[in-house]
Amino acid sequence: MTENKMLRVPRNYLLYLCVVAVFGVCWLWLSRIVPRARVPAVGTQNNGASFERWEKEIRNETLGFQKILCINLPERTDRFDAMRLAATASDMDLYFVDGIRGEMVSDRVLPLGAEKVLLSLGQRGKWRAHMDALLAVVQENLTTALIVEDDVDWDVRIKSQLVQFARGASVLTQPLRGSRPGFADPSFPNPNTKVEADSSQFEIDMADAPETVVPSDSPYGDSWDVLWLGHCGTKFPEAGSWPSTPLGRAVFRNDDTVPQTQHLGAYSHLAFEYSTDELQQTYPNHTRVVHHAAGTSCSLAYAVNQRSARRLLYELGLKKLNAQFDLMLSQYCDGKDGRQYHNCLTVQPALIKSHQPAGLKSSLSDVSTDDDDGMVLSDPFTNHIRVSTRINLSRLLEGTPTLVDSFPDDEPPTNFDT
Ligand SMILES: *[C@@H]1O[C@H](CO)[C@@H](O)[C@H](O)[C@H]1NC(C)=O
Ligand SMILES: *[C@@H]1O[C@H](CO)[C@@H](O)[C@H](O)[C@H]1NC(C)=O
Ligand SMILES: *[C@@H]1O[C@H](CO)[C@@H](O)[C@H](O)[C@H]1NC(C)=O
Ligand SMILES: CC(=O)N[C@H]1CO[C@H](CO)[C@@H](O)[C@@H]1O
Repeated sequence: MTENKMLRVPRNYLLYLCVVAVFGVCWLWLSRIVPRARVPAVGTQNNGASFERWEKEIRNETLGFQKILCINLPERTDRFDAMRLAATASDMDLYFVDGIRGEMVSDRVLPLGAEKVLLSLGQRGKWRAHMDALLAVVQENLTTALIVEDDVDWDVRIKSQLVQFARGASVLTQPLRGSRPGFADPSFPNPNTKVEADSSQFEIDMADAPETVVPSDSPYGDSWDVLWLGHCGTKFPEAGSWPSTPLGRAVFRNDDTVPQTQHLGAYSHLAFEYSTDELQQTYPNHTRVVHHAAGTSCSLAYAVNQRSARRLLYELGLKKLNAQFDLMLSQYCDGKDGRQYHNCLTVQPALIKSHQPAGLKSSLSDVSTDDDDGMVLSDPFTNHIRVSTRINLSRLLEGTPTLVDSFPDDEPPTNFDT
């Protein structure tokens, strides 16, 4: 009897141990898998850095950059005043950099190649002004800066749009968290791994995005060179034409700050504006996509960091001048025309666009003046920006609660050409 009992106890005990061990393993496994799948990317802890902290900084007066530099020709006091007020209305802090008239830029200071490029006076001035802005970033040793031109506009909700942009940028360029190695975009950082057969693997639906490591250097990620937030148009890269550019797209659906597709056209009086056809045809209404820049035009607003400011100053200021400034910036991003590829992120529709005040059309630009003279624009206009800061400026300054949506849902496209 006693012998039996003594034999049976350890056997039960072993069984009990087995059951506990199996439960334990299951529990460990579940606790590793389940939270990783369910916890949203926003707000997770990582090495003391959290996305909440970054989100707070994106909403600060300099939009999560160390400074915002605004290029303004001193004689364009109209634009200086308007930008100053619009920034105040958005609780933003601008630091002005003097623009340069083309006449002031002599042939002697232009880099190699300039003799073959016919830059207009306006384009010469623009080139020098952007070089000066980049120089300021280098001289002041700024970690990051957003450089904007002085005729731009943005939605009154720009800060939450930038929080969204930062999430997209992180998903595209920050490593995945947990034990899964690599990146959410299989073509980043090495686009040689592009698998052309199945393009869906480059689409990341941000409603169900994997968790990525919270950036440590900037709210927008640790590996970007340029964030091209304001442009006249950009393309979704494809493997054939953009061999160095990763294909990932961070897709935000149901973003009601995006105008419906019937409003996303390009307007004939906007010389450099190009169409968003691909966005319109590929995605449903109210979709915004963060992706790698490809063939981007107009340098309305772009962020740089210390490293990229130095490289840009060297590349476009000293080494070679072979086009107008924004096209060279695009070459720098795309790795084309003898320049190396760099990691540039952008967004469609753009978050910052050029604003056209009511009045003489020739006041629109310092760059092209030829055919606009004498034409009057009766209403102020900013393409693709729904609740425009510039258009609603006096309401914002008066504190009027209702603001005007320039592109209401379910309405036919506004005809701004008349
Ligand atoms: C805003 O946040 C950025 C990024 O952390 C920081 O560099 C900058 O100094 C902040 N700006 C202000 C005005 O606090
Ligand atoms: C520039 O800033 C970085 C970090 O922000 C710092 O480590 C470096 O010493 C600074 N360089 C100079 C010359 O001040
Ligand atoms: C977007 O909404 C408008 C107006 O309701 C509609 O005419 C259009 O077909 C929609 N576009 C898409 C891509 O669903
Ligand atoms: C489009 C539009 O109507 N915008 C308005 C924004 O607010 C100002 C000031 O009240 C109006 O003059 C604009 O018409």
